[in-house]
Amino acid sequence: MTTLPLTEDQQALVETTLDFAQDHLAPHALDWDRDKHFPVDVLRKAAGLGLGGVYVREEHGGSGLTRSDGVLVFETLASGCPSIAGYLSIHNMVAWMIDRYGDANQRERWLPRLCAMEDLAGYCLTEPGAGSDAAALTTRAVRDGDGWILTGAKQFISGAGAAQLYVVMARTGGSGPDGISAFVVDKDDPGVGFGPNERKMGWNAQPTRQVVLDGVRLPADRLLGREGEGFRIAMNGLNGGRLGIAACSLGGARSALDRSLAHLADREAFGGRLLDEPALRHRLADMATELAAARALVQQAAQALDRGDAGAPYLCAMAKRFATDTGYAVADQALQLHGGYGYLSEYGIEKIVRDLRVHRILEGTNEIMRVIVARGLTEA
Ligand code: FAD
Ligand code: 2MC
Repeated sequence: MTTLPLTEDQQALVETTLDFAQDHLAPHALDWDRDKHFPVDVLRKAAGLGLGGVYVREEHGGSGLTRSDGVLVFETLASGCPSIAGYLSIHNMVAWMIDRYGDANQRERWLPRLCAMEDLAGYCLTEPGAGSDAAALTTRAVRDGDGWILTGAKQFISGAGAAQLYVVMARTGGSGPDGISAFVVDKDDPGVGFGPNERKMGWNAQPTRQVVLDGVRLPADRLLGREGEGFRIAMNGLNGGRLGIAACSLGGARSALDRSLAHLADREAFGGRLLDEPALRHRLADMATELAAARALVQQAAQALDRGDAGAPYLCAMAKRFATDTGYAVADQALQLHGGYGYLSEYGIEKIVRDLRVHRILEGTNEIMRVIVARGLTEA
């Protein structure tokens, strides 16, 4: 159930995506979480529906959709599995960055395989010593003839090891954001290595690894955009990415709410259905209301990004903060409404809570989202 007015095309998009989420994600989500299995075959099926290049132009094999469409897609996918939807959002962020900042040769070379998810993508900004303060990154790219040599380590990289292509932000100049450039690194480039798959609280259906760059030599045509433009490329990618993660929180929480309705309808206590208990009905009403408010803000930010409004990054940060906090709170309340059963893996609620927890941390912590919003308030 969405609370937004949708066009006919959007309705059809949601229906197709929902069928996919229900048929190919939801039935396996608990097993993938338990087995730490990254279902690449299923991702390729999603690509068959155009979900590997959601924002990529059609001439390069993409679906050419807007951010307003994209948040509907990611919310719906996450109702089946937030972890897989989250990875798809990251893959799509990277594909968009290549479409937006790549030259004609780069787009032609990388986008068709990314859109088909023959190649998966990774986004490498965070480092062991630079997370929130991303402009302090120290991975270096030094000139070597026409090309570059990259040395450094990227921390917490989603999809790492499985992904073929990585957009890596590295320092080509002095300190601060202006000294950063973006590069496309291939898994098979000599000197690329990976750490072990991190053991995590959630997002277990996708790997998270360190990416190690040990003197990786790249030809000149791996530079994405202009030298010194890398930080802005990274941030512009994240504006859309943050909306994707926000939408994934809505989808996970919506699934948790639906499960709570079903559980309380079934569960009898004190001579009647728990669903008829006024205190619990009011709790459900609040959960639905808070999700609707978060969805409206996410959609507002997506529309601002689609229009290219100067204030879009500010709205994206607001929406990411609000939707991921709200989604987590709603999922946690859904767990409570399930009583002890909510704490058991087989009911699927505790997995949603675990998956949604990290949405408040990654793609910019919610504290950093507040920093961005506060700057927007005070610098306007
Ligand atoms: P720190 O920056 O060390 O922050 C520690 C705490 O201090 C946080 O609570 C933070 O909010 C707070 N803090 C920091 N600065 C301020 C401030 N100025 N004001 C107020 N509070 C502040 N990164 C990638 O590049 N690519 C990926 O694919 C990727 N995937 C990830 C997947 C997972 C599962 C996880 C856990 C992380 C992933 N990340 C990825 C990294 C993620 O973006 C960072 O963890 C995040 O940006 C925070 O950085 P940090 O962990 O270094 O925390
Ligand atoms: N959109 C567009 N441009 C942006 C931007 C945004 N969201 N944020 C910053 N910029 C521009 C900014 O306008 C400035 O450009 P100019 O000099 O032309 O005016 C430039 O980038 C430098 O920005 P700041 O001066 O604001 O840089 P500062 O270092 O003070 O802080 C901050 C920037 C804190 C907002 C940034 O470091 C940040 O977003 N940190 C969080 C890191 C993050 O989100 N990591 C996520 C990793 S990916 C991940 O987790 C995944 C799961 C994939």
